[in-house]
Amino acid sequence: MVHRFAVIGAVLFFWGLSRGLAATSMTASTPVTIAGTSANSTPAIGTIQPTVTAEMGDRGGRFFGQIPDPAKTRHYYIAAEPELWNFAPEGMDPICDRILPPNVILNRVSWKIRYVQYADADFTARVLPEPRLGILGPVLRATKGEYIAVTFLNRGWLPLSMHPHGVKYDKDSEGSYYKPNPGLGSAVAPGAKFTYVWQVDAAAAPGPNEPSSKAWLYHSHVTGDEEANLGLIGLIVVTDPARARPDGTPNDVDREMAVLFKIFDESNSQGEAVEDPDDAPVRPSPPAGPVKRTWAEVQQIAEEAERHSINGLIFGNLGGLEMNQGERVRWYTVGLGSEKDFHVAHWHAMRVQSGQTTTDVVELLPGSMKVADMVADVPGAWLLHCHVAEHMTEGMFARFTVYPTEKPGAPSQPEARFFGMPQSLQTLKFKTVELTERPPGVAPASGLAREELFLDGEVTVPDPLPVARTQFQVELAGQHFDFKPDASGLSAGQDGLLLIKNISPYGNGNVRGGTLQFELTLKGAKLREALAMKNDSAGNGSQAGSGSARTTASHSASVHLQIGSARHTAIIAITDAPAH
Ligand SMILES: [Cu+2]
Repeated sequence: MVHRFAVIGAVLFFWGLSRGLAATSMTASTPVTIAGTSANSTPAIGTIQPTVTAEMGDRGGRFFGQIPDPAKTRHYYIAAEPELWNFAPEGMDPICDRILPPNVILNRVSWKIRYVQYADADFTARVLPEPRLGILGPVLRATKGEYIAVTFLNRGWLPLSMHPHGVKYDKDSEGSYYKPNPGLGSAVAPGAKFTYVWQVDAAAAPGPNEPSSKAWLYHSHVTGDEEANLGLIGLIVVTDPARARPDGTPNDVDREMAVLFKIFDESNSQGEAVEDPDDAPVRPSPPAGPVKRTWAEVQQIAEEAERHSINGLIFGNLGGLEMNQGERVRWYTVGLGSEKDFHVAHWHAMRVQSGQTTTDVVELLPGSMKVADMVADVPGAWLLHCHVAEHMTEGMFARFTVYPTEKPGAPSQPEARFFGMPQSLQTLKFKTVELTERPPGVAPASGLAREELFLDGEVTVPDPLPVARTQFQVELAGQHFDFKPDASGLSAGQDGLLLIKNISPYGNGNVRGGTLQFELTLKGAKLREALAMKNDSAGNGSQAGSGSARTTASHSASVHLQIGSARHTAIIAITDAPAH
């Protein structure tokens, strides 16, 4: 599996590299060429010489020469990874209930590079993404006085970096390439790693007259805006410790939201005019020859290639903006882009406090970072949109939902309400865990197994994952359950059943998007063994049962899921449930 993944990576890389070169040759004014492609030993003017290569290893991890105090350092593991990004995964506009404009329908999927978070330094198990962040990278959270260390791995096709706003850094951790003496982290070569260290000093934290937390942008900044246009953007959230809970979240806020208003320029992207992204050409197309176009044609092409997005999603396709009535919701609003990126975030029905003003709009220029505080006092589904008329027409809107007090629907766990919490470092998550036991009176001939453990969950996987060529192994209390699904995503045997729920509908046996949704049923002798082990250690870490009518015991256990080279772990609470 390791080998196969490497091959996929190489294909992506080759195709991406060719794309990068094609783009370079087409736009003569772009000063970027891919380092290492010239046979000449003297780099051409404007050539980016990577400052860190894979051979050099990670030379970072210091702050002005010193290794920061580990007790005060929050360490993140972030890779830049190619991803076939869909600006409108629903394929329609669910808010206005209409089809997408023709230029979008035919070209809503393109290759991006995103910042994705890993659980640890192995860079094998990716953290489950937070849907409401869309294309944004993981939120890096810190409070005043701490350090943020980011081990960055470039899996993209060109030199990349992480350049933070607001925090304090030395030249090596600046993440931007320019003369003289670009720092070590300013151009991380494909395949290379570098650990940035940023200090969250007093100037990086909210002042006494500011809201209790604020957001800073980070983005790739080897050269210019092209890297942000690839999707390499994220946020750092800094809290004032005087107004923070013990877990570092702002204590005067119930929930956080983050929205990036940005027009993505897709005029250089290979328009994947496909309904099935799996059929997208993962290979270089021949470079287009010189085409004579009128000025009007050029303008039209440029305009049709604009994606007016909130968090990289258009026409109401951004989900997860959910809150409960009465909650104090903090919106981190940011803008990025070019001269067309002047945006006015406007919330319907709710008012926000921004700066010294109560308003319902926030103005954003490229690079703006503003906090807007809302009390979600009117239940319903409401519009959040850019108030620039053309931008709204072109799809710069989303829906946010305020659930009524009688029926709160927004999740309440801290990691769901706030970004960047340690609890959110999950790569495997179960929505349902249910142990079914055949009632004593029912005969074995009924076909019911004596015991079945049913799990419904999701786990991160490489994108794309060829399911039928992948080995899955579940480990529970020392017992191993092996599954080898077919191209329909099903694997059934005497030890249980694995069903992949989000397999591509196009019959190629792939899972796209990097998250695999599955149902897993464990049964048979191995499960009995595992449960016997569990019962032996029931006193260890058992949690409160669900209560109610039945007095059920609940035992916690570790479930490991090995997919290829990646090992995922989750703690589950096994609650005995009656058979149907
Ligand atoms: Cu706008």
